Amino acid sequence: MVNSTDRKLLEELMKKEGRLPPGQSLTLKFPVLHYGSVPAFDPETWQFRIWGAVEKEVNLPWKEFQKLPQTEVKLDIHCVTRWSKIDTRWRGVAMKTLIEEGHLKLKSGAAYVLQHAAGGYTTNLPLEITLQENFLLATHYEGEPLTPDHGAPLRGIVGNIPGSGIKTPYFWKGAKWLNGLEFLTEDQLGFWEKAGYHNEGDIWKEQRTV
Ligand SMILES: Nc1nc2c(c(=O)[nH]1)N[C@H]1C(S)=C(S)[C@@H](COP(=O)(O)O)O[C@H]1N2
Ligand SMILES: [Mo]
Repeated sequence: MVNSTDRKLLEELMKKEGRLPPGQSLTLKFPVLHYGSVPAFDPETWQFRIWGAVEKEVNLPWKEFQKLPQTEVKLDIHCVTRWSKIDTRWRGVAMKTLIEEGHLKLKSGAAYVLQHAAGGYTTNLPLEITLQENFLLATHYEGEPLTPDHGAPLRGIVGNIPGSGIKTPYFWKGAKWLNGLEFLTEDQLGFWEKAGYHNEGDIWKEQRTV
């Protein structure tokens, strides 16, 4: 059993190792946090749509999406509401894979990505960040398919790879129940970004709100 002493000790260690961004505290649980209700997933009708500043619009049914080569990544995730969870393991499809497999051909002006989720949630990121190792279109968490409340069947995730120095935004920049990517030539704010959250949301700079 893990108790509060373990949590505190690990939190101190993470601070010492420089893995805990300012204003964050460590959790050993996996909080469920979202706006609205959990949308239903029907594998027969589910489609992953890619549109906007792309050469060709894409519609990938769940059956096809599952055939894409998968990548694993271990991340520390940091929610803007101040909880952090370390060493979370994810599996899914990297944006680079969509390009390499020929599903995604960007127009030259494409510079931003808006993630669209079932239920209407959106969040925006620069294209550059979505091409980094710490961003993934995740289908699995800790070796198991995502649970409905954590975003099944697909979610965007972004977190910190300790020691990598790769730019890392807060965890809201990964949409649960992801079903679309809109590529944009100009930035467009997502759900929380429109509500006053910081557009970049850098965890180290504590960019929580505007
Ligand atoms: N579709 C959707 N995705 C979302 C959100 C949401 O409200 N709706 N909340 C974001 C926020 S603020 C966080 S911290 C994480 C929480 O993911 P979890 O519930 O798996 O911990 O999901 C992000 N993705
Ligand atoms: Mo969050």
